[in-house]
Amino acid sequence: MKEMETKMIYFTVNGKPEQAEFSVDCPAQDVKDLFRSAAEAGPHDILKLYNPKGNIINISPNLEPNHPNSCYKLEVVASDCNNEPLGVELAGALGFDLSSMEKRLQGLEKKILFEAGGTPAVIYEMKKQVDSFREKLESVEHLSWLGLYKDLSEETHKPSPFYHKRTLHKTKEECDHVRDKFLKMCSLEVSEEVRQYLKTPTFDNWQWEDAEIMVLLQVMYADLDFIAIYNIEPEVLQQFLFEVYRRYNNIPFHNFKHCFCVTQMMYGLIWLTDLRSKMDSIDLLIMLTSAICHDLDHTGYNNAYQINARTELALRYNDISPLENHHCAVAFEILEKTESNIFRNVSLDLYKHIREGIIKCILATDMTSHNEILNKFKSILSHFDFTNKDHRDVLMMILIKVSDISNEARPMEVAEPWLDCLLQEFYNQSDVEKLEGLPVTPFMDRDKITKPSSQTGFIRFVLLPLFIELANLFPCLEQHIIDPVRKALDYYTEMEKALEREKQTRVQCEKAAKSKEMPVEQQSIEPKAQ
Ligand code: BYE
Ligand code: ZN
Repeated sequence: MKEMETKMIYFTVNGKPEQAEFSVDCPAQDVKDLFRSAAEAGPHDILKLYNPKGNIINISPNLEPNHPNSCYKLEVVASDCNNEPLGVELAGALGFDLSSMEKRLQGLEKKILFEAGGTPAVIYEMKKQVDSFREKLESVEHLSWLGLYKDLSEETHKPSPFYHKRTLHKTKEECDHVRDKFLKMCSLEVSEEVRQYLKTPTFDNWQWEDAEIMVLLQVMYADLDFIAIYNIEPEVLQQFLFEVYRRYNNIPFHNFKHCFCVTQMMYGLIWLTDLRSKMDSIDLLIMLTSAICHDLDHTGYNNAYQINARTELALRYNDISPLENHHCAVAFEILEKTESNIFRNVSLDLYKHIREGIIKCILATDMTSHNEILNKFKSILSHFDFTNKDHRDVLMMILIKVSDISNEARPMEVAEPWLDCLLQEFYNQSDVEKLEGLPVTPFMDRDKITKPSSQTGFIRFVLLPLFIELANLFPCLEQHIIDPVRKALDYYTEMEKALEREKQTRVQCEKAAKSKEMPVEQQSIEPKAQ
């Protein structure tokens, strides 16, 4: 057999000398692939080969053989996907494929969940594989040319696991378990002591599990006489509460426990202000039910995200309060089903009134309209008239708004974990915004805010101004909601100062370390105990 004639080509790539050998009659594609692999380039990168004169030459089997001292120069274009259109396209397509794969799996899982009542092992395995594939694409440096690589070496945190494992919706198992527990507990009597405690803002939600919380919500409907007045059947109320529970998602803040806290604060305010003597019970029913439904199916990403990411919700509602519109729509989805329609025994006219009221209340929880609602309330305060429907409407909106953001009116042991939950949800959103290249909401950026600094600002400029106006109408609220909020302000102001002192000490230690010309990391930066 005749020995094949080969060529030796000497070239540099990134200044590193390389040599390639190929047979003169091998296919052109093979030669191109050879250079591609020498440059560690991806299939969509452009390769340029220069001769010593600086002219671009064709990469082909006809390449002129050369000597090591007259090297060709190989260059890769479009290896950095963030700067190059080709790379962006590829990464986009890949990211899209991955998301569509995840979506299809999610759909498949849902379907099977419905039919089989559980996630089969095979789907679970597939989900794990897609997850680990995404992780690989994002974490393996030599795949960085795909444009999905995230350099985590400089980050102090990993993006939240929520981004990968979207076990957003409650599983059937989870729901069935809580439903069984709830139905078993329904027949038990709730003590008078608990019934009274339930009427105060000092109530600690963290002591109660979800099934118990559902019983407490039932108690609220009973003790405000709604069950008797509106002829609500116990099974229908239970089914309604279960559907509500089911449609709050597993997210850090806007979950079923938040729904309960807001409702419980509303309930407390109704009792503390003796609202039953001032307003019709129908308005109280609207307020309590609005509180229960006000964040249904929240996914943990706010309106700004919905709009910037052009989510289904933003498209459906034309960027107008997409979340609040959705919460409200889900509420009426639940109420459309006879078996969970707690208003099924009221007249059509009354139902219309309730529907109008709930829509008004839930849409009022969009903080975008905060100033508008607060200013309206201020303008009517001096001549507030409980017989005036417009006045009552504004008050109802103020009450749900107050309840919605009232965590800091609770004891510190109850309030502080809620702030941690909220920041976790916010940080998760900003992480995702960074990953998706969307504008990062400044107050959600973990690199920009601290817990005490954000909270002191919020209490000073949002909470107190709102609460003080409500206390103008109901002076008795001062001790119940304003005093604890002032205490919280002191607490976070102190925390802010302590953080500032810690930072100062750190800076001084680093300066001292530098002046001794010793690497900082060899010195303790902790302030010495006194
Ligand atoms: C608000 C809007 C949407 C979701 F980062 C939650 F400083 C809230 F802005 N709530 N609800 C309670 C709050 C609280 N926002 C803040 N503090 C609360 O206690 C301030 C935020 C931590 C931040 Cl307003
Ligand atoms: Zn809320």
